[in-house]
Amino acid sequence: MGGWGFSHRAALGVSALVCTLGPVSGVGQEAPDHHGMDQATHQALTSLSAPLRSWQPTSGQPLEEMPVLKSEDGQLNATLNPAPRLLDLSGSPASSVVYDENFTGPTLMVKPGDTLRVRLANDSGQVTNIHYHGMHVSPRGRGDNVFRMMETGSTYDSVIKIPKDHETGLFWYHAHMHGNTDPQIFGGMRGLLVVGDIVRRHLPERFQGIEERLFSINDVYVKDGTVEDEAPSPADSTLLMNGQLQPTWTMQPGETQLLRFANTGSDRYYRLKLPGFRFTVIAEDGSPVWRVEREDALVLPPGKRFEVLVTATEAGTFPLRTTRYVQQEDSFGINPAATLGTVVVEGERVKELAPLKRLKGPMSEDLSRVKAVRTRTFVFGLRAKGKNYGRINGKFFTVGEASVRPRLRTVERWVLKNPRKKNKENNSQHPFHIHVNDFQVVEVNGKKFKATGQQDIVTIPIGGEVVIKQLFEDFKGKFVFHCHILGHEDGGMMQSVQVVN
Ligand SMILES: [Cu+2]
Repeated sequence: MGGWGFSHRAALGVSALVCTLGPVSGVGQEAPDHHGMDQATHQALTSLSAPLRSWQPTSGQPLEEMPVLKSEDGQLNATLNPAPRLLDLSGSPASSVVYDENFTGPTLMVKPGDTLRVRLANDSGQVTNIHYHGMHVSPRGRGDNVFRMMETGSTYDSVIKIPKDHETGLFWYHAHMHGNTDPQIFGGMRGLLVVGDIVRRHLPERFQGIEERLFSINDVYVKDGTVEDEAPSPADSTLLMNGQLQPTWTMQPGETQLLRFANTGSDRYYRLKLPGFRFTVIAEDGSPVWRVEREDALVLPPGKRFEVLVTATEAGTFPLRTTRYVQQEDSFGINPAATLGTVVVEGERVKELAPLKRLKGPMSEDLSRVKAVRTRTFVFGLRAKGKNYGRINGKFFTVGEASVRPRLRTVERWVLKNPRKKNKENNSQHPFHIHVNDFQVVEVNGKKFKATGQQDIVTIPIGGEVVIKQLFEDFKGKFVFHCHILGHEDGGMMQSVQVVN
């Protein structure tokens, strides 16, 4: 993977400003209209962007990837420093609160069995924390614990012990501070996390050495040189891959590449198409598939990952598109079609590899025939806007005792419902996500579903329901499940789970 150095797209010489913010006040009670960001930080952002004219991104640049931090001898020690910075955002400056110097933070590359230590030096001017999305790791203490509150001006360590039998694939990390999750991720507090080597572990010999590309897909809305907390409407935001507007990459005729897509945005669905190509899915949500399927389109709710093989059959220029997609029944839920990037197929023809039939190596367990010890039902719903508009079983999220208490090493069956409402604006798809353990979809809208593997995000359709089975494996402790449209989550559409003995 062609990582690039910090110097290549470094911030525009303003990192020193981060240190001059002066004392900042913890949880930022002063400026509630900036989502918990304190006044000093907001001023810093504004002063960074003050001399800027309108944001004019350059399209069609060669695709770049984020800098890579790779584990050595079983350890990776990474430091993230969320702070207001001036970014080179696709060739034009814009200010935002980000982890390093880019709109997606560094890519962390670890192996099963490694220990990942992340030092978060918080200069963001806001309270934050960090979540290791999709990882099967402990939620307790300094682990993947989203109940921690990391105050600005302080430094916090996470210690993530990755089990030896952890799955190999694409994950990501991001801020998960309830109430601030949406604006912090929209602003860029996210990064990709790669576990192991999926090609080596799961693909046959002939695929060894194929080109791999990582894509962090999200949207942005820049006003007066500053990345805003949200876009006025889906049509107003600009879609980016790795912080670039419509980047280009190349393939040779006959060549197969592994494309690893992550939706690292806060609230928007994508439906990816690459006309002229088919997607051979090898992993969903970092979980290698039991059965290989070929798709013409991939639907990515916020948080979702797909890892796919594509083969270029002929020379030419092919746009990677996201098609029009309705995620909510009012005008704010209609995502217009757009081009995300371009594949240029050129050069000498190479010999095509025989199509992939199946993956090798250990896989997640098929839970379809495993008996569930109990069934729970969760109804997801939106009420009128305002604080606490997201509900699960009529309740909005509060920190405190978890009412859902599964027993360790048991399988439960959960029925996830999304009843249709009278108001169109309350009819939204809800991408369900749970921390720590993957689940298996067994039924969608009353019909049996033949899953290709386990996953960590599933869409509950409007007026529909999804039934999942999950094994609460290896880790006791408290964590959460929620809707991954992060405005819904911040609005309360989240609940705690406590796995007990
Ligand atoms: Cu939702």
